[in-house]
Amino acid sequence: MITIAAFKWVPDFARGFVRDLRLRWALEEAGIPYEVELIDSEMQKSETYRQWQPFGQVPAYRDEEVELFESGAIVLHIAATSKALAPADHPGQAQVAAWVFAALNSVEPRAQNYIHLRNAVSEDLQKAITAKLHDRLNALSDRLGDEDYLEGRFTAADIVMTTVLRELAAEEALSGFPRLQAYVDRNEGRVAFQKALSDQLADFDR
Ligand SMILES: N[C@@H](CCC(=O)N[C@@H](CS)C(=O)NCC(=O)O)C(=O)O
Repeated sequence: MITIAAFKWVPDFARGFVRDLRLRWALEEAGIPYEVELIDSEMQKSETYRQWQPFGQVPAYRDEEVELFESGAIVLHIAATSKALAPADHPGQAQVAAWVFAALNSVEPRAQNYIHLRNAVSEDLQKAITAKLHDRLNALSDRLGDEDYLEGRFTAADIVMTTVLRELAAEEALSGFPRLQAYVDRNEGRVAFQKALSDQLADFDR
């Protein structure tokens, strides 16, 4: 049985956005059952948990074969076992991996700077942070064009990119990017996403 680690509690604003959502969504898309180990702040700091997740973050993942951390690596690991998440051929899988890295390395840092820093820095810096973000979003929007998905069909890359972008959507920062907003709406409309989201929220309610 697959086990994922998620937080037992987070503040209200973070509910529905914690990164274990990526794993839950991927596993739902793939139809793979899993259980959740809910960790508290004591556990997060413990030596035992740091052996599993060196930075004390969530998510972490284990199955019969591997213990993993980093949501992108975990989603790719799950995708390698399911045609629902990636093409069967190596070139197709390599493209999916490229987009997962793009989401996490080229888009997410600028999105997170915008979300966390824009109200805490000078006006000049705010402008620079917004311009850097818009530069990435324009490029992504141009590349997506009129396609529904990054790679012509839904893949694990759309899970990771959508979870990066929906944090911006929640801040109304996608209003100038109708294609990206539509992309987020389309992917959030998937049955597997809705199930993953409601399961994460239900764990917090408990
Ligand atoms: N690069 C990591 C980031 C994980 C991450 O930022 N997790 C947050 C929750 S969404 C966390 O655990 N924050 C608490 C902390 O960093 O101490 C991944 O994608 O798995």
